[in-house]
Amino acid sequence: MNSRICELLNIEYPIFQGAMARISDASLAAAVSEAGGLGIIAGGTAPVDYVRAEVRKAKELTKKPFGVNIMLLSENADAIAAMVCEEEVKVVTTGAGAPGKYMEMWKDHGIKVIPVVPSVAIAKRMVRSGADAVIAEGTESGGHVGELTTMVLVPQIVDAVAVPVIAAGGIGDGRGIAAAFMLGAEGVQIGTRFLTAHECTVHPNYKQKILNAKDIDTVVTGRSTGHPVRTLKNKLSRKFAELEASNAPVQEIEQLGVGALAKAVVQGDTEFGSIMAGQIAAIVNKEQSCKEIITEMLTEAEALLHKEWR
Ligand code: TUI
Repeated sequence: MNSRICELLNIEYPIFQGAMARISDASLAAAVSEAGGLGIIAGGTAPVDYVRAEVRKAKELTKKPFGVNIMLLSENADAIAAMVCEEEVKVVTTGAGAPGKYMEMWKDHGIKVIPVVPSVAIAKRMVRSGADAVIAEGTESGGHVGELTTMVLVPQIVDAVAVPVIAAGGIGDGRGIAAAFMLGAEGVQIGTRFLTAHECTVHPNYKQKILNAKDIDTVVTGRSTGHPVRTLKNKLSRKFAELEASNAPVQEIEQLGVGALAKAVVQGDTEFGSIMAGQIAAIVNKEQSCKEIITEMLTEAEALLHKEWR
C-alpha cells in the first residue's frame, strides 16, 4: 500500500483536489497544497490569461507543488498547454480527451502528466503516450462523466497499467479513501467534499445546495448529446431531461447549458444554473478549512488501513 504518488509529485499525502471548472482557483488549490495534498487549478473553458493569473496567485500563496487541469474540449487548451510550461507548473492533469500532442513539450519542461480516464482502453493509450500516472474517474463524479463506476473501474485499470492509479468519483471521506486503496489505487482525487471548504470561493447558495443534498439528488443529463454531465437536480436539469426526452435538436439542448455553470457558481442561481456535484454530495454536511478536511479524512483512512501517513 505504499504510495508512489507522494514521491513522484513531492507531496505529503496522496490526496488530489479535483479540478472543478470555474470553481477550483488559486484560493482552493493553494489551501489544499499547503495542507499537504495536491491542489489543482481548473482551466475549464477559461481564457489563458485568467488561468495564468491564478497560477501566479497560487505561487504567492504556497511554495508547495500544485497542478493545473486542462479541459481538452476548451478552445483555449493549446494556449493553456503552453502557459503551464512558461509558468513552470509542476503537474498537469487533463480531462475530456487525450493530451498526446502536448506530451513531448510537457516532458521537456519536466512536467508530470496525469490524465483523467474513464476506461481501461483509454488508460492504456494514455500510458503508451507517456502519462506518469492516471486518474481513474468513475461515473459517481460530478461534471462530465463516463459510464463505469469507481468500484469496477479502479481495479481494472490497476491491472492494466504499471503507473500509479489515482481513484476518483464517489470519494468524500476516509472510508472512501481506504476503499480506493483496497482496490489498488495509490492516491485519490476528491472534488465535491472541497466545495464547502472555507477557501472555496463558489457562491454560498451553491455550498448550501451541497450541504442539503441527499443520496438521490444528482442526475446525469446530456447523454443524448455525447456530453453527459452530472449535476444536482433542479429546474435546469428537468428542462434538459424534457428536451432530451422529446428528441429536441442537439443544438437546442446544448444551448441550454451555455453559461449555466457560471450562473450557479458566480450568481448563485441554484434553479437555472448548473450545480455540478458528485453522488457523494449527501455525506458533505459541514463547512471546514481544507486543512481540517484533509486531516479528518486521513485520520479516518489511517485507522481503517492500519497505516500512518503522518
Ligand atoms: O472532464 C471531466 N469533468 C468535467 S469537464 C467539465 S467542463 C465541461 N463543460 C461542458 C461540456 C463538457 C465539459 C466538467 N466536468 N472529467 C474527466 C473526464 N475525462 N471524464 C471523462 C473523461 C474522458 C473522456 C474521454 C477522458 C478521455 C477521453 O478520451 C477520449 C479520447 O479521445 O481518447
